[in-house]
Amino acid sequence: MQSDSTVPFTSLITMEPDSGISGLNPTELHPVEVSKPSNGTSYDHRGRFPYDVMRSAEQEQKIEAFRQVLERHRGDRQLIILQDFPDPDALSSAWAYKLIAQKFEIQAEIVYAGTLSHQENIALVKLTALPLQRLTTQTAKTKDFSIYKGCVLIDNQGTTSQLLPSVQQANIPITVVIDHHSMQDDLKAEFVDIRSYTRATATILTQYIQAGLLKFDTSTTEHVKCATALMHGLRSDTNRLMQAQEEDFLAAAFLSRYYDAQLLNAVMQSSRSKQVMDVIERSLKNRTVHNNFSIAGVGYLRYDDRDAIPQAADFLVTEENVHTAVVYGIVHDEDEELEFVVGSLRTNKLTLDPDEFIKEAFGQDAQGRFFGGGRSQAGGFEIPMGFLSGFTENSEYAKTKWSVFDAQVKQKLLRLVNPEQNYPKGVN
Ligand SMILES: [Mn+2]
Repeated sequence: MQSDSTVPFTSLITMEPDSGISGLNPTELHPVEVSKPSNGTSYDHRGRFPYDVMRSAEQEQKIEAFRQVLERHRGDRQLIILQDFPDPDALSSAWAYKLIAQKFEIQAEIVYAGTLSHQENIALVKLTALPLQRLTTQTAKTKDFSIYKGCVLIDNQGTTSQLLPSVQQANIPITVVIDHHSMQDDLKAEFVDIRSYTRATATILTQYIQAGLLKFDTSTTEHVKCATALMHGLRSDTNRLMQAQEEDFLAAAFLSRYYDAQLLNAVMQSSRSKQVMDVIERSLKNRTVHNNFSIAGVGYLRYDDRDAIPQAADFLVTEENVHTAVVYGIVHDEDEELEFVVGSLRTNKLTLDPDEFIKEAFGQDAQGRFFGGGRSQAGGFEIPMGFLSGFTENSEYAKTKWSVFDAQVKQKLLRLVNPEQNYPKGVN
């Protein structure tokens, strides 16, 4: 698991949970007969995937609605906006969308404003030649967005991207939103598929491919690489399938026909940088455990090392008697002269809702936006330091600043964690 959403909240419901899974006939959009796996072979005599199941009417409608939106925008240029620190789920899902859109002659460009700071993400992008561009907020200010007919939000709802305000100022409508984070504020989009019960956005995009919006072909290198990226994305958001549900396993089974296992292995083998190891070390040294919550402040971090925070949280949550870990630090963005308190939560406690926990712990800013939120078993927050931002030569001052923020974050967390005073709201 990697980057988190730091996201506000309101209501926007699209689909209800459904235990069914999309059918797998790649050429039809209509239900197909259930075919049983034939002994020892992967496909039946018609070359159909053995786990074909009927789609619910609701799923059929969603697929058809998506197809119609793409059809309506045939020939358009679109901008796919990712969160500032895109993770494998976001990267692979955006790529899948781009390839699906291509079938409708839509030219979609994948952009993000921040950094690819996790070693596996850098490896994924390099090894698969994943087509994405960094678009900084500075460049965005002067960019001509009028060539784009719409923008697309994948694995986010705009609140974790610094780019959305510029795009909205340019009056670019939101055409498509596909995400699995909890609902956020009033998002006006032509097509919305938000499933907070689904573990990975990669699973959703894989279902669209299975439904026939794109026919994967093992002789097309780009398809093999995209399938590999999707496999990595869905594994990464399900803690290597340990938190996967039936639909994720079915999506993985489908992808297994196309992905390159060696390529995936190469991506996973990428090693941690020294800076990441140092942050993990600091989190271990500074952690305190209260009521099965492990809490650690790690001090200052470079912008490029931001993803060390969720990695440290992933590690701390593995300790005996710990069910939830929260790691936070001050991330310094030299380009923008900004500082943020950035934190990640990881939990093994199924009854703890990270989204609710983070919103309850940190509340909202002056505009009523929450400082963070989450999805199943993971969450994140980002609190701008405003006037107190900015690097200083004075190490005493830097130390004081850290200790004030450290104390404040701890205090807010302990208010929820300490059962004597107030038991955490998201915990039942
Ligand atoms: Mn995701």
